[in-house]
Amino acid sequence: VHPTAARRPHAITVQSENTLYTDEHITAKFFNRGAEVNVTNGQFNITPTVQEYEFQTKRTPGKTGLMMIGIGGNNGTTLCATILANRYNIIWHTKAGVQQPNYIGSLLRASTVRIGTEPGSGKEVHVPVSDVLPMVHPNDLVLGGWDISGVPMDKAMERAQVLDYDLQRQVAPHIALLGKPLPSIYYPDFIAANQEARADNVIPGTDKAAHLEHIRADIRKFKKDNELDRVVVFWTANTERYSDIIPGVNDTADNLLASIKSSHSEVSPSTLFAVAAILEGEPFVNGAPQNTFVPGAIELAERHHSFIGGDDLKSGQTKLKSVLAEFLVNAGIKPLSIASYNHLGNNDGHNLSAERQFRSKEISKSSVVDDMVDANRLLYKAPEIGPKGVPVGKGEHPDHIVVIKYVPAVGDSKRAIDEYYSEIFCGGRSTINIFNECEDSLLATPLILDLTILTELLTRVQYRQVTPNAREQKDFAPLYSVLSLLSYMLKAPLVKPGTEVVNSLNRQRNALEGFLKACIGLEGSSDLLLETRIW
Ligand code: NAI
Ligand code: DG6
Repeated sequence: VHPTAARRPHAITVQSENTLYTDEHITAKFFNRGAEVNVTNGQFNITPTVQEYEFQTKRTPGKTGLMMIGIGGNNGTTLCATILANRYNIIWHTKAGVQQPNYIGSLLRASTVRIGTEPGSGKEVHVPVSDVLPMVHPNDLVLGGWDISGVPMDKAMERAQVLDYDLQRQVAPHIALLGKPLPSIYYPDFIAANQEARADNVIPGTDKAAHLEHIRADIRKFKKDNELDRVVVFWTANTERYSDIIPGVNDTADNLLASIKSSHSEVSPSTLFAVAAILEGEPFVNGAPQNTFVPGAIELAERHHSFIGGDDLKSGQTKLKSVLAEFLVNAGIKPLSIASYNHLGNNDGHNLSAERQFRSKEISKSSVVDDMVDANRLLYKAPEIGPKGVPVGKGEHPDHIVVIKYVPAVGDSKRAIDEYYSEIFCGGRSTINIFNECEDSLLATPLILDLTILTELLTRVQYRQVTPNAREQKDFAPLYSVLSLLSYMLKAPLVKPGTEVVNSLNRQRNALEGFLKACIGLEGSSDLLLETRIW
């Protein structure tokens, strides 16, 4: 029995000539306001701009599947077990008392958005983010996926040692029904050698084109067997090493497809999975740091109008860093160095103890302060301009180091230590130290859910530019393939090539809130609160 929790009908209706509801769609007008800045001889000439758009959102989320690559790992098993606990309302005993299942840590299901004010009192009204537009409920996701380890899901949950014993005991009969993960693609060169003992569930052979077809067939079968409208394919498998970007191999869509045909050694398992999802027209999200989305994969997604998002779940240390670094720089304080250490003892930590896999993680953890530093050239010197008018280097930057160590004894409970050493007023110094301890997989799981649910939603949103001349009206089109609106949950957000990465957590959240509101015809949150500032 699959008890679908009682669902509230969609709770929000916007009464405005800009928002139109039909049984099938919500269509809303949106005015994209900006400012064009021309700089001449140090003078900033600014022209406000406005462009009208319409967003159209399909109202009914389809039946959605989540296929995880690495389903038998800590994140995969924790996600399956906690969805089942929520779905069947399993309560369990801990040494602190009785625990209910919940979705704490999910931006969509456990946080709210300010939607307006009450007439008269002016009191602010907040609603759950998941109420702004119709979204899939996590309890309703159909779960499946691949793992190179063939341990059945109940035993894999036990192996992960994340959840309390009493919860594991009660969830076991449910999670056991998921059986054994589907066999997966294993190319030993991409993950740490210490993972080899796990790899007992692999698709045979070395023919990459055959592997691609195998994965495509798995996605189609899962979709058909479960009568799904949408399958989100999600990489939560081991961190791979970076793939070399080689002209003629993975730099264009055609070259990448040809390299798969010739089983080129530089095509990674994660890129093969991404290509499979893209060709099946299903979205693919990369929850790990490696460069799965080589230029050829991005071009392929564009060509097929498929959706992709990544990279690397932003769970704890990096999330805090993106807030703290922005706070310091926006307060006019100059971080001179940021030193981040963490140690953990789960299988992720074991894999990351290998140099090349650590390097992938180091890159994704290091980029997070770049845009904040670039935005403040009062504190940090801009790069020198070379003889051809091109900037040389990146300009002044705080020292930033990232260290990860594998300490088996602490298991999934990650310890993260950060020192922020900054210059303050007139030569003073400030040191902030942070120590955080938490179960890594319990931070990551809600992010996987949010990414999956948002991705499904974004596949239902279309847009069109409104031109002054109605006869030139364009048809509604899907959003751009790279879903940068997912950035809030990702350490190294993938963005449209040629556009800037935004790492500020606040800006990422504002973008998401602003977009969800735009789809129902509301303006993004303004903190001007004019009515509180005037008579
Ligand atoms: P894990 O090591 O427990 O699980 C990974 C699973 O992937 C393992 O079961 C392994 O057998 C499987 N695997 C490896 N290569 C595979 C392949 N080619 N195909 C299918 N399965 C494969 O790791 P965990 O803790 O679940 O993390 C998963 C990923 O998420 C890692 O890359 C990690 O760096 C990333 N991540 C985790 C965060 C967290 O807070 N837990 C946060 C950010 C990223
Ligand atoms: C060691 O850093 C393990 C990693 O997989 C992290 O737990 C993960 O990348 C989360 O990192 P952060 O910086 O978002 O807490």
